[in-house]
Parts: sequence; structure tokens; C-alpha cells
Amino acid sequence: MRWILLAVMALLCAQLAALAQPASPIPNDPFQSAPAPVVRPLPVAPPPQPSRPATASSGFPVAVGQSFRDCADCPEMVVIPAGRFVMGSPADEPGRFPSEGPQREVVVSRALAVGKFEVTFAEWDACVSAGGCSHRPSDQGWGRGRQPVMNVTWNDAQQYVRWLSGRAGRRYRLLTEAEWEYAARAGTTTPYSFGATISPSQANFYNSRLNRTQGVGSYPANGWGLHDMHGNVWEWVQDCLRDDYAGAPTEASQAVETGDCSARMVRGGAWQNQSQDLRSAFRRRFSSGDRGNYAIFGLRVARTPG
Ligand SMILES: [Ca+2]
Repeated sequence: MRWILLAVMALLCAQLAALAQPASPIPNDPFQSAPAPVVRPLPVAPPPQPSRPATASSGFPVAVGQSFRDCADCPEMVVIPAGRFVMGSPADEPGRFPSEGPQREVVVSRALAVGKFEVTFAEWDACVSAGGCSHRPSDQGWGRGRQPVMNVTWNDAQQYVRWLSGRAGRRYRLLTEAEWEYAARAGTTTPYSFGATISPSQANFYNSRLNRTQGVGSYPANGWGLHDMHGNVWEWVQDCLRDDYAGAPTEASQAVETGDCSARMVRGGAWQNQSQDLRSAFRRRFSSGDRGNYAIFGLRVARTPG
């Protein structure tokens, strides 16, 4: 008796469940006069993607010299080694400014992951779509996708790294100015990572006569596998304006966050700059919130170990 009762209840439940199913849409239904309004779901940040665990040696999912990506729309990152280097330029370097000195030794105490490329429009637009970035920069009609994002302020860049950190479940930030120069030099002491001079086959700058950005990675990488550290777009770094290196931190992970922070530093030069502005040691300041569409200011990201 009891099993019969249970069977009847199960049958009733199955029928109720079937009734609860929505009717399948009828393809090309002639009675449906107007298409149903499209209901766009509210943007919801996707959960952090699980990435491979950090290796013991580098603190990252891969060894020094290799690259990884924490999520599908996260920038590709290259792990660069810990070390020490001389920051700034020697007094006899052609095109040098006093702000590039005094030269001093800086320590990079841990391996660091650095964007293999400048952040692209595709990567930035993922942040805009997800609601993490409030500014959708103009591409000047040059296209988006793998073009380096530009027309972003330092403040915009902070929104991007905040969003990226949440997306990846890892800490992303701008490089410090010292980390940027360490990464650009890639162990070299010459004005450019390619040597004493630079040519239009090695970077996008004034002599290239292209008068616009090029897709990231269009030029050879430096010795550590990083592209476009020279030219294409200027790259915002974390540091506030500092006139020279007198008294500056000697630990590379430490950014200057005192003094005039209405201006921040940019490095590497852009498509419209002369070769001397592309030197590894060259520094320029710019207002952190200037919204002008100059088509020259972009960024590269760093990721800390763990
Ligand atoms: Ca660049």
C-alpha cells in the first residue's frame, strides 16, 4: 500500500514539474506580431578564474622567462628575474636630461610579472563592458582590438588595475618607475635595449613616419621578451612627479607617492616622439587626470607574486 502511495506522489510531482517548464518558442511564429523586448542582464563580475598555483622558485605559475595569463581577457604576463641595476643615464648619454640622474643602484628583490605588451583596446574594453572602467577611450579611428589602448589617464589606469585584480583574483598594479626602467633595460646599460641607437625596424616612433599606433607586438621584443617598451604609446607608471633621483627609493617595488601627485610619470615615448625620448632612461611627467585626447598615453601592468 505504502509503495503505491509513493508511486502516485512521484507521478504527481513529475506532472507538476512538466507543467512548470516554459513552453518552447515556436520558430517563425506568425502570430507573434512584435519581437519580445531584449532584457539585458545587469553586468555581473565573473568569478575569479582559478589559475595554476605559484611555483616555489618564481612565485608565479611559470618560471622566470616564461609567460602566463590569469584569465581569458587578462593581459599576457612575462616573469622577469629579481636582480639589481643602475637606474638613470650617464652624464655623457646623448639626449640626456638632468632629471635622469644621479644614477644609482636599485634592487629588485623579487621576480615580477610584467605585461608582455602594452594593454590593448580589447583588454580595456573588457573592463568597460564589465563596468569596472568608466571611460571608453577614443581610438582615433585607428581600430581597437590589438591596438594599444590610449587616451587614458593615470586615474583611468587605476580603475583598470583595480578591476583586473578582482577579475583575476591576483594583485595587479602599474609598474613603479624603477621597475619600468629595469624591465625596459632587460640587463642592458645602453641608451636603448637594442643598443646605442634605435631604428624604425625596432620601434614605432617619429622616424617611422606612420603617424599612429601599431598593433602591440609588431616590433621585436627586448631581451626579456617584452614588446614596445620603446615607442608606440607612453606608459603610465605608478610614481608621483619627482624631479630627479636624489633621495629616491633604492628598492624597485617602492613607488614615490609623496610630493606633487597631481602629476605622474610616463615612460618609453610614443609614435610621435623623437628617438631620444624613447631611451630607457628618459622620463616625462603628465597630469594624472588630463582628459585630452592626445592619442599617446597608454599603460602596461605588473602583477605581484602569489
Ligand atoms: Ca610603449
